[in-house]
Amino acid sequence: MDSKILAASSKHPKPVDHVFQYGTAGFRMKATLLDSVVFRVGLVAALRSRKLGGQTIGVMITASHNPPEDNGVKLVDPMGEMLENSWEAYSTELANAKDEDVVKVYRSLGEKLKINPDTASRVIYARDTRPSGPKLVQALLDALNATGTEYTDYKLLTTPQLHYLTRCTNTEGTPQSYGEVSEKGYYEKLGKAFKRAMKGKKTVGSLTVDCANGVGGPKLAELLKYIPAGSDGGVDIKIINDDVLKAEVLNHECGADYVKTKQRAPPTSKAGNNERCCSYDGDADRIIYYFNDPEHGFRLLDGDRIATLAASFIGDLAREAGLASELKIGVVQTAYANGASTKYVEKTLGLPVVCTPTGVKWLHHAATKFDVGVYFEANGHGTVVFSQQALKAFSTKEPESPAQASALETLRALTDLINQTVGDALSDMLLVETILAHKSWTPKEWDLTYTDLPNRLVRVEVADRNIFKTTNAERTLVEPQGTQDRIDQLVSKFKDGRSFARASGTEDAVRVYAEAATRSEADDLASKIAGLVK
Ligand code: 16G
Ligand code: ZN
Repeated sequence: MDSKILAASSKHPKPVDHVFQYGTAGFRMKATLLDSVVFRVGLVAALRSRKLGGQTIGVMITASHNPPEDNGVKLVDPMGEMLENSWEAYSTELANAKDEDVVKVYRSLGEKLKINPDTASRVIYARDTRPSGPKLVQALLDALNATGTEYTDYKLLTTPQLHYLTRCTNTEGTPQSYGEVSEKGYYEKLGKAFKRAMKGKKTVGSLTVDCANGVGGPKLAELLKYIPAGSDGGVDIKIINDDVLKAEVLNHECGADYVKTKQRAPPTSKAGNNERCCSYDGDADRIIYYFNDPEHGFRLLDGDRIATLAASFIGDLAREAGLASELKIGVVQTAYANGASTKYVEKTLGLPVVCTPTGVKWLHHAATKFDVGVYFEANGHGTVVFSQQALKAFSTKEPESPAQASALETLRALTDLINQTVGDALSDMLLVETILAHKSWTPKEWDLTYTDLPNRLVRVEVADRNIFKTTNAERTLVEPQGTQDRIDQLVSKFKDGRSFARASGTEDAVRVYAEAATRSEADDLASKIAGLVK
């Protein structure tokens, strides 16, 4: 096997002097730099699968909301979760090995982790629509072949579909089976669950979906074959930005990141006043809702809003089902969550909120500590996870009234509708549509549940972002020394003031977030804190 790996590796030389790091979303950079990285990630996938006794590992080639010339690669653990933390370091180590040391590092990892080379290794993989994808897939294949790994190529998928299929593959034929192991199985599961959850309720008007010209476009078109029309207890969807043939339009002036950061609808959107709109990102694992309010202009309904909507709906259902006292329901957010949303969950919904560092893996992990854990980043990445105890309660509780029976049935449907492996724009969209239909809400009513505190996010170029060290879920700076005291002093001068600074995990910059009672105060606070960290 060693000589095969050596020969294959020589076809994928590492760019000299480049240092790679497996970050919050795997490896991500200009696609031209990625060939050796993807090859070596293939080696890591083989090791990880063998270490786990031949369970299937997922490999996704995508750069999400990044521009078309970028690409990236990340690994998915057997239950559809993000790669275990310690393995990020092994991936980084192998990605940075000199060409002549690849086999040595591969072997030493195998020895250190006590991996039996005779164990079978299995991988499934997919990619988004970027033109660099097929060539990177070839690098991955070379690694899988050199390590004798069995594989399935799912070609084009959204990131959450690959997470889903990874879990389905590993649970097939067991009582924990997560669904049929096919793309079609995914659509069927969602379509069936949506119909059950909707119970014939009607959505109001139509929903315009901006697919960021990414893989979400064709996949949504496919999903719609399994979704009834609005008049039939489903939803009427108008798809925009679904051009996956013109490479340069991916994420360009559209998509969740554009809408969230620019605070405006994509120019291509023709939606009228008060009409529901949503935007996916390039690999459809993020979703943001919004609408135009004739009185107040553009209104964003971001991840915080989806989390509060889901938590309130599920909380109500649990009460109606007579399960409120036995299930721990909670919400997980990051420091970027608007303070008003946190207050709404704690005070109005009466549910606990946990704050974690940025990055889905942290939120997901914290959410699994609840029986029903709702987690969302403000940027629209999130989902709901249910504990075994919650699933059991939903399926075994004897209803004592028709209302209880109905609540239990809706809860069961939700556990199938929600992609519990990772945030999923398609599944999250159907969840929001279901809830709005049940509540007979337009986006306006959803928007009125609480009022966001004015806030500002600034990106600050610094000489070295690594000197910024945080604690307290990134809300407190421990280094550079003294900076946090100065931040605290400034914040104390602002009504409802809150601010923090953290090094970005994906860009060479520090991000400053500030909130205050008024727009101008939030801007002022953000620019003062930015001045402090510069
Ligand atoms: C990554 C994370 C995303 C997070 C973002 C923060 C995953 C899959 N993705 O894209 O959740 O919001 O990083 O970026 O975990 P930043 O560190 O540059 O602010
Ligand atoms: Zn994404």
